[in-house]
Amino acid sequence: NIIMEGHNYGEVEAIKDYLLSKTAVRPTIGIVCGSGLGGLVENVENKEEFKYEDIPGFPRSTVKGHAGKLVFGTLSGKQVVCLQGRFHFYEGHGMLKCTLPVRVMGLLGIKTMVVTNAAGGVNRDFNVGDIMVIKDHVGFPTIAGNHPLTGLNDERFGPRFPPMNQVYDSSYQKLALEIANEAGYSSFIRNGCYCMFSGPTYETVAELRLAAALGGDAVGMSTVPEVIVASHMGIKCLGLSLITNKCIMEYDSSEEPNHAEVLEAGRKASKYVLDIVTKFVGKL
Ligand code: 6GU
Repeated sequence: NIIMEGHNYGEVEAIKDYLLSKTAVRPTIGIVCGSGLGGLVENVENKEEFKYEDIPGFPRSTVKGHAGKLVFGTLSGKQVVCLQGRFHFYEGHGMLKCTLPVRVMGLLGIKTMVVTNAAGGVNRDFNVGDIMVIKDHVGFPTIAGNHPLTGLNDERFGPRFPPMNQVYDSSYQKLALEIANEAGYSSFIRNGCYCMFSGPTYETVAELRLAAALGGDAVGMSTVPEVIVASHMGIKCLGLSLITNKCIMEYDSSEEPNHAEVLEAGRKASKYVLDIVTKFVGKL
């Protein structure tokens, strides 16, 4: 039964109440750490950590490079909650399970969500190590019906037909780009469109050309469901993609993308993502 398939408001509320009974932090900002970007929590002070497996009702993370815990604390003087290890659709979680942590953060009271990911560059001008401030997305799974908001709509989360033309807040994009330029990152900061594929396969050449033809600059396997659910709840979003590899869009190339290279690029460039996020949070 499609209508009963997910979690209801009460289940999300129970997780929220559990967490609020265990921590005094009252976060206004949520941060989602992407592949290889778990180091984002480094600058968080007075950390209080909750392993996903210790939170009743929470799903479990299965991917290497994703630690699997919620981290509460203070970043740049603001109370935050970080999701270290996210849930991907390709892990077999339904769209509702993938986005459950976002709803939990929403009920915890966040007004802003910073979401990061590792992505492949389809834009020819992009290099490994570039950081793209997301301006829009194409969600192939969500377009095709694997969408986190199908089924009964609970108005306590948000409206039945939420608009999606302003999900990546333009003032947030501007602020992140300014911060990057001021920090001397102008040679590798970008602004572009993120295309989500369900994965776990990397894309065929034709699929990448499709993404590029639609105006996509980077491709990945996350972020879109979380941003949809956050936006549904009225949470403003900033998205940052770390370009971990160049997509192979020619048939005569013998190169192949692999997860190790994605994690390695993440480790090398994560300090810049960390810096941008830390300063961004400070300026909110
Ligand atoms: Cl090339 N594709 C996808 N779907 N996700 C990625 C990636 C590529 N590189 C990093 N993440």
